[in-house]
Amino acid sequence: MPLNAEGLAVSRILQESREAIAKRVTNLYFEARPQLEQRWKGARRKCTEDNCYHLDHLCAALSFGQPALFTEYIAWTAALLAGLNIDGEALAFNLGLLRNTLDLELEGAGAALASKYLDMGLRIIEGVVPKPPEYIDGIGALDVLARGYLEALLQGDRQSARHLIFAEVDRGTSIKDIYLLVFQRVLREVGRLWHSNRIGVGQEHYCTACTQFIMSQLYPRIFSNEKKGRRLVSACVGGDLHEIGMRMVTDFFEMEGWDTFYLGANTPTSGTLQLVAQRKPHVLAISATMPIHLQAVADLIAASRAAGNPPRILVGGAPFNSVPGLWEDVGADGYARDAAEAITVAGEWCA
Ligand code: B12
Repeated sequence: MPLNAEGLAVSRILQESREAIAKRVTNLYFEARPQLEQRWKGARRKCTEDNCYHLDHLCAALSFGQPALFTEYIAWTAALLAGLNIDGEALAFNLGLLRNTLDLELEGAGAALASKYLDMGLRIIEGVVPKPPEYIDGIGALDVLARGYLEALLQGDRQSARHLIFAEVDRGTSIKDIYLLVFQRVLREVGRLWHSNRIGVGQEHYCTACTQFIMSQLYPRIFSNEKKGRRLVSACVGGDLHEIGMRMVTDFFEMEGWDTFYLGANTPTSGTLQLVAQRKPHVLAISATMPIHLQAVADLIAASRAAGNPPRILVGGAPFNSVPGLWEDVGADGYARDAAEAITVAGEWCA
């Protein structure tokens, strides 16, 4: 029996009635604060969506016995609302209603466990919610480049952004440094600007699309001719649309002379298993960027082991970076913080 059997059981019950619970909490919210609906068209639908999202994160935290997955999400939500000039009280009130509703929905110890997680979330809002850190804060040469690159993208000037990168590569800076110190940091900074309501979704998409375009143009310089006879299959799990991190990791392996089979975003478990059976990789790399996709990671790992003769399984992505030991909870063989560390770990495995 898994150590976290109770959390898993509670999470399954909540997942089954997720929408009904979300609607119930929303109804309670609007009974108490009817004026909100008059002020804001679509408020009820949005509030139901938000409650589904709260429940999804609560379930992820319960499933893996990791409250930090929920408390970090609450801190993220509070910061997002602060950017929209909505103070933490509205979120706290909503979470209180969710806790009361779950008390009725769940019985006995299950309710106590859910309450414990929700209380931890509430304590986050009561305190000073930390602001997401700035990602480009140094004065080194690549900080200057990263700032210039970000500025060009925010001004809608893809040509200048591209020129800055190629000029730097021509000066001898490695593509690995460009990836980690420029693209990775700039994309995270773009996320921070979106999160704090300083740029819109359209601008965020534009910065991402340009970066993908420029990464593709660097490809002739990435693909190594010297092969090591090692194979990597890499994928983002079903539902996860964030693919650039996994792509960067894959490109690092390619630069190290591995043969790589990158399946991209939102890959169904069956598709990844098929490729693993076909290519017989030494390493299967799996990425998840949000807590709500962790169950899919665990399911893919379990299915890969059940299929027999599994490769070594390496995981990574934001939740693994913020919750120590989470990689073990999903059943992986190892974890790496970023693309550079990933090739070190796989190199040790295959030495
Ligand atoms: C671009 C982007 C998108 C794009 C993705 C497009 C694409 N083709 O990839 C789109 C627009 C689709 C998107 C959608 C959403 N996004 Co988004 N997105 C981002 C953004 C700005 C950049 C992501 C990125 O490429 N980062 C750069 C890469 C290089 O970093 P990385 O992913 O961490 O990868 C490195 C390591 O983590 C590690 N790693 C990663 N994978 C793996 C795997 C292995 C095996 C290993 C070893 C290592 C490893 O190595 C990588 C390279 O060094 C981030 C901001 C951020 N902080 O990252 C938000 C962000 C991830 N998104 C966020 C959100 C909320 C969403 C949406 C829910 C928004 C919405 N309301 O619709 C949706 C969810 C979509 C879904 N179902 O997945 C939040 C998540 C917050 C949270 N608490 O979980 C973030 C953090 C933004 C923010 N600051 O609030 N997003």
